[in-house]
Amino acid sequence: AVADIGVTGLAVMGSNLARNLARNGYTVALHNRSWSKTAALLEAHGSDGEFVASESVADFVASLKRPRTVLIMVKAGAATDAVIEELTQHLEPGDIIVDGGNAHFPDTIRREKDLSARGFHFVGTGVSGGEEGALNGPAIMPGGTREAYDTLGPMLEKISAHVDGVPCCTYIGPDGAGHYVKMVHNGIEYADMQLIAEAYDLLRTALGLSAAEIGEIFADWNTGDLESYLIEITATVLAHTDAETGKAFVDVVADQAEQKGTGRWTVQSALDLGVPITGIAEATFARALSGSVPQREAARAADLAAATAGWDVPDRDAFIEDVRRALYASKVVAYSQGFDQIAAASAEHGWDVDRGACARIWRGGCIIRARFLNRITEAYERDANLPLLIADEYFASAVSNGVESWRRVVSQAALNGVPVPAFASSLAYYDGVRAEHLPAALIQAQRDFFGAHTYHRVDKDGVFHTEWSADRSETQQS
Ligand code: NBP
Repeated sequence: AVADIGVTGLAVMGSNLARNLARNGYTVALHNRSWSKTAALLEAHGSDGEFVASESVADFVASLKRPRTVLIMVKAGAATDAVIEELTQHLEPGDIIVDGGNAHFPDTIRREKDLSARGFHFVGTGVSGGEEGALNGPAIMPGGTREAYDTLGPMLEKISAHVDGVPCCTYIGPDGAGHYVKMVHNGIEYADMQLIAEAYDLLRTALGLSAAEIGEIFADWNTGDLESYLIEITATVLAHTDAETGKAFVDVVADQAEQKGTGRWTVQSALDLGVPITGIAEATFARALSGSVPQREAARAADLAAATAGWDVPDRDAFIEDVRRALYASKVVAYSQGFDQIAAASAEHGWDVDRGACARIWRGGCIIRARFLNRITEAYERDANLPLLIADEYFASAVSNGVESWRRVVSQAALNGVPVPAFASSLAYYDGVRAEHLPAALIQAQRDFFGAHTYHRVDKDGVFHTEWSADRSETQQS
């Protein structure tokens, strides 16, 4: 037994993680259900480092040093269960099974419960950064026991991306915590992408700029507060011309956004927890609307009125700056909501997730890597129990500084018929969360009227009900 770690599932992600491990000096055992992928990896990249390839699971497991550590990189769902079941026939108690696929966190909780009862360590780990990250350094979010992390953590930290010498991998928490945090990472990614798309749409519609010109604006924004991977690739995509037609590439792509489901999972979990993640939800629904082809055709056929004002932008540069500020403020709100969700899930499941550490490991390797994540880490260092990210001194002033721009952009978009669901809902959230009085008081009164659901009063303690169908007298409930 010579291998430090084994990887089973050698499609694009597994192969690249195996190569990354080997390049970092680990001896890596290789296995895949069908031999062809293993052979292809050895043929093309066998010289990357030390590999021990096996055709059978028994030989694969036998090639691993104790405690044996196996990283599963197969298609999420039933395949993961099948692979776990086969592995456990050969592994021994104390061995560590790592699922690096995009598992849904309830599956990870279930698997951890089952495997820990049988004496195995199970680590559900989020891996972000796609195939390129897997090869050169992803952000890694492992959940499981601390004991398993003691063995596994140093390897994962070594192969992860590094920012300022700090690995983009840290222990997240027990059982489903790692996959949960990865899920919310993806939800935030949906919001960030939607906000960028809305900013692009505003610049194009209001200013009549070409895609390439807007690409230049994004490239300029990437030198400031907004500096991030997503802004950078947006600038590159907008500058790209379709070879066949000579048109802007973005104009030859069908305007129907797809999804694999992590955004939907994020929103479903937020609904269960009662956390308002409006930015992520609007982004998920905006993708759904774009793909609602029959509905979009019916709406256009019905010639629904636009009744727009006719967009006259008096000062082009001032408008661009307004959009930039509105984008930054909306983005901060979307992240703030995502971190609220992580806090709520952590409390619900007893995970004790460190939100500052999440922001720290997202600075490199992953899709939402961005300069301003440093600021989020600093905010949670100032107060680990911060109830609201936009209440932190730095973010409070960052968002407040942009609020006039934000209002101008959202109101002008509404007047001119440009849909900006993520910009608008983030602003509505901002106004809602800072409001001294919300009309929720009226909702409570209505609920008491039709369902005797009771209410609290602002001026005294207790639970009350009004006899709406009788004399409207108020009674205090016991
Ligand atoms: P895929 O998700 O395309 O899965 C292909 C792999 O699963 C192959 O190795 C295949 O073996 C194996 N497999 C299947 Br399918 N059913 C199996 C079964 N019943 N038993 C054993 N093996 C089985 O690969 P991927 O795109 O490399 O992704 C791997 C994991 O990483 C997924 O969970 C994915 O969600 C996650 N992930 C992907 C990305 C990304 O950017 N692609 C990023 C982060 C995480 P075969 O060769 O014999 O068919």
